[in-house]
Amino acid sequence: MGEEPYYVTTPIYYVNDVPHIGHAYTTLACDALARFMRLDGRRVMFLTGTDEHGQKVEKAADDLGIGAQELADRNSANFRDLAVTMGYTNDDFIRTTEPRHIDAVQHLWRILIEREEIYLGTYAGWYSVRDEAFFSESELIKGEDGKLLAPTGTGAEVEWVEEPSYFFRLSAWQDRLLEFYDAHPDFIAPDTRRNEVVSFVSGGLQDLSVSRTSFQWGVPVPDNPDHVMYVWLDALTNYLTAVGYPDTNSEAFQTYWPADLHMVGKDILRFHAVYWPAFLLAAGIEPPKRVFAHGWWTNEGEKISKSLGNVIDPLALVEEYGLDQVRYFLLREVPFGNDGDFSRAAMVQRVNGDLANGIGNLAQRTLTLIQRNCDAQVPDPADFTDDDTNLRLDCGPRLLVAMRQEMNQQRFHIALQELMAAVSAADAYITANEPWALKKTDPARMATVLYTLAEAIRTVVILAQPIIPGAAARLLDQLAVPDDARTFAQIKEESALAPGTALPKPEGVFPRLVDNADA
Ligand code: ME8
Repeated sequence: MGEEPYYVTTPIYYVNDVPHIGHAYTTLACDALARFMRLDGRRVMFLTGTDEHGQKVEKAADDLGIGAQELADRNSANFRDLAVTMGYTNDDFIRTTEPRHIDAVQHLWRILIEREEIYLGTYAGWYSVRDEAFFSESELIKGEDGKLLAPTGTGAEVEWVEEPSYFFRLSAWQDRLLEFYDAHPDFIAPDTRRNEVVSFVSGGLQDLSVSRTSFQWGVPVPDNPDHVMYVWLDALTNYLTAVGYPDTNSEAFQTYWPADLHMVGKDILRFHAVYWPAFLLAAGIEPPKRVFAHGWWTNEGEKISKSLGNVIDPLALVEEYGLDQVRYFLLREVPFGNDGDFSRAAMVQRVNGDLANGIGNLAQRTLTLIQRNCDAQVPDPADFTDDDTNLRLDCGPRLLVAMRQEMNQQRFHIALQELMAAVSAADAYITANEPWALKKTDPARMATVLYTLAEAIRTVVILAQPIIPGAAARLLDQLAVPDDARTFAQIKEESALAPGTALPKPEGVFPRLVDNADA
């Protein structure tokens, strides 16, 4: 196959918790990218899954009085259900308790031992179970009651850990990591995050504890099963497992590694941008091409947390507002990379403004005029003016180029601004050309104007598919666009609507939302 590959991953989510809007958001961003790249002719591997080992999961299972595997089975299923509800098109769903993954991690471990990148010692220091992370004393912050907390903003208490442990020689990788960041300026995005990582690494690195002996729920260390592997070494390796590691000659590995993009939240950037490339370089494996750390959602201005009882359930949102509406809102509302606040008022305003009054209204107006005035068929255009041609270019090939550029940089909000600018241009074109007034005076011109609009809508909607797949499919049905003519390769003159094609009766696809708080 000649298609350029594209490998995109989400974090694998801990199974101690049920999925909420934050998890849905990260995977949604990856889904939009995966769909975009497929429609753009690329061969895509889109991976998500669950992170099932570690002390946090073991504790959560103990609290419930069930086995860790049982908890993992139960909650991993919730994440798979979420994928169905949200319309994700992941090609694989990995679980770290699967044999294929345990093989991969143990293989990687053996290589790191052979290369003397891992040695046996004793760990004595602070650990945050909530973050599954070690911290040096100088990084800790004091809570209100004097308790020592992790510096992650999660309010997680740390505990003192003293136990035999294997260590990864992270301290030896400082200079090589800095050289790597230098040579790969796109490796960490956005830029502010890149600067944070560079300054963290420049401050010096300590060797990293990569095994634990005080609990059992993890991948056993080969040849020393008193130790289980540190959950982050285990978890990060999932990105390799899913493409066939340790078989580096497999077709999947050869095609997809190094990954094009690891999408993560800003909370776990250090693991992905410092530890992960160090592990890989140490094992002689090429690091991924890019790690993007997006921002944090709050709920009506408050931190989202179980204890505050304000966790936003994505299933409930989809039920209330509709799937395309939720997908669109999440990716359009907040500049991707920044923190964002979820508010119902913003949701209603955004959906009504851009979808109901924007794309929806444009399509409904145009299709209704065609239905009434053109015998419910794609109109037969006469000569095109420069304005006609320009509108079709702005809603088609030029929009594709602009959106491709933005999606390649994970600037979803700008890609969608471009899309809406094209919709506005089409609205302005209707107002300027008044097709409804042409029926009596110049029916040939009316047909040309309506044809131009139908074509503009066809290409805009093809480009909207990655974000609002359901509504886009219904709109393309209403334009009688065949299922096999909906890719970006069809955004060209040769694939334009055929005059005379019968069109079904138009139906609105975006009902106006009412803000229940106002009602
Ligand atoms: O960290 N806003 O898993 P996790 C935005 N298992 N995104 C949010 C969010 C919020 N309020 N809350 C969570 C782990 N997220 C590890 C990952 S990867 C090898 C192992 C998203 O279940 C965001 O992507 O705690 C964040 O990085 C991730 O969920 C953390 O999920």
